[in-house]
Amino acid sequence: MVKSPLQIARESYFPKLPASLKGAVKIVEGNKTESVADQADIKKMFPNTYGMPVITFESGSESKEYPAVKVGVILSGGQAPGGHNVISGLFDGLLNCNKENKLFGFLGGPSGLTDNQFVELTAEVVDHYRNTGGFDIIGSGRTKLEEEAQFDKVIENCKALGINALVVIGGDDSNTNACVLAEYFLQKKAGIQVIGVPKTIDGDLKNEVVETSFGFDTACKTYSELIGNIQRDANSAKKYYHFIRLMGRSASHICLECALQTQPNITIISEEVEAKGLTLDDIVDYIADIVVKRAENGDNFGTILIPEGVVEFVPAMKKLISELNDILAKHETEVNVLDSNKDRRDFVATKLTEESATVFTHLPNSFANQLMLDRDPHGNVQVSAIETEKLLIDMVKARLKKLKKSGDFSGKFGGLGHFFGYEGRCATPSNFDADYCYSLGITASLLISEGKSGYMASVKNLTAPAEEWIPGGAPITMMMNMEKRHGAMKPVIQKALVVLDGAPFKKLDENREDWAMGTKYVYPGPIQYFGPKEVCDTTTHTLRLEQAK
Ligand code: FBP
Repeated sequence: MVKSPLQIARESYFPKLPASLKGAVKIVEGNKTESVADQADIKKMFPNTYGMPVITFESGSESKEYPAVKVGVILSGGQAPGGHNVISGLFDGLLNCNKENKLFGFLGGPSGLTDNQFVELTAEVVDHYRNTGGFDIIGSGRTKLEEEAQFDKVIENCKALGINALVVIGGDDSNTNACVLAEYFLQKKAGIQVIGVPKTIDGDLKNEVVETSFGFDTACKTYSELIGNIQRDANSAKKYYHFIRLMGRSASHICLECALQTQPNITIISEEVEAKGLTLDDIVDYIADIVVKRAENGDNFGTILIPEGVVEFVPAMKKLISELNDILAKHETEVNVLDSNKDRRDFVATKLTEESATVFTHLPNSFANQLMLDRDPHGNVQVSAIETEKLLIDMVKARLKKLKKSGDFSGKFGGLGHFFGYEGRCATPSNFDADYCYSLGITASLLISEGKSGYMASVKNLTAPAEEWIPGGAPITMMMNMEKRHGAMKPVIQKALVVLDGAPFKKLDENREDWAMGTKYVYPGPIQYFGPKEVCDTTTHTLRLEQAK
């Protein structure tokens, strides 16, 4: 591996740790828990892992002797900055618990477990990846483990290696999977514990016990740097409107956070679109109105942030997508044998309700095709492949043309589309993510050593200095509810969407008009790893506003 100077310098960075993880640790158990909703259903499906207490690790007075364990780890789903530090924290933590402990990495995500593809993670391997971005140490994947035959294969492979515990580093769907595995292993008395770690740049895996998922901080800072650069270009050339679509799947947390960091002229928030029942035309009118007003002030440029999942939140589109999900699942083979996109669109249109068929057939063909792309293994529409920014540019352009004709717009409009997603997922983790992930890894090693299963590692009090962070674990079942997936009701971890009466959204809402008409851009610049605390160590506006700090 050829290393950059920054990579070499970062290798010697030692992540900041909570005081309670620095010496002897004691485990403190809280009250029994309930799932967030659908308690009776979840309790029935998870008889062995339901209702367990929340756990906190506090400073102890004497070091414990833990039995030796062999642990397997997988990285699951989309990349998020800090995954390598979870692994290095897990590795160091396991060795602190018992010098005989061993760590194995299963390759390419969950499929590594069933295909028995693994490497032993020794100091020689792990040391090269400390404080680096990416998941390339063992790779990742999106295979969903859902069949008993797959679970049994995992047991067989783990037994052959002598593995006692698995760590699943993943998002809401992967951690749901981790809990299903934990329950199955307990039912089968397989002797394999399962611990989850909250990962995803999307920021939608959070609740009362998980304050933020790792990777959100770095990804938002990376996108905000790029948005700031574009804003400075826009304000210099003064001739383009930049439509910037941001990753984040359904939730608009990334879009909201980047707006708070950069103060663009327009920010669309999917959850607000749904709450107000807005149509695509309403969104276009809102954007066009601001373009017209800015032109009256002589400003024919601006920036517009769009969450990638917005189409799923426009009520008519949501209905259409939900019908498409069911139709594509039910008629998979019939659709797959059709040769052209046109044939597929025509076939699908005959199966839609009249209302959805009208919406579908009025969409530009390229956009309708994107709505029919394969769902991911968890049944999600692949919103990262839907070019909403292009659709909006075309629609705003058409709207402004009409306004020009009627004499209501006399400015100029040039729209440029951008999509920021993949460039933020493997960035070198910020100090916050490097520290947070390392602590999560150590916490996971303690949960394993304490014999826990069906828990997610958690580190709380994250806006305080790392010294004061509170490590522990929360039963995954407490985060679950029942949702429709692939046409059937399934127990899943509840996704956290943007809360419209929460402090981060309110902050945006209060400033929106000012940012729309003025040019109040903020240019955050690149993530800094060395330098003053306020530049290097602060976390997101979202977390600080949520915790009122
Ligand atoms: P996870 O939920 O697995 O963390 O994935 C995050 C994400 O980056 C989403 O924001 C995005 O919609 C999706 O992955 C893209 O998936 P893929 O990497 O399969 O293209």
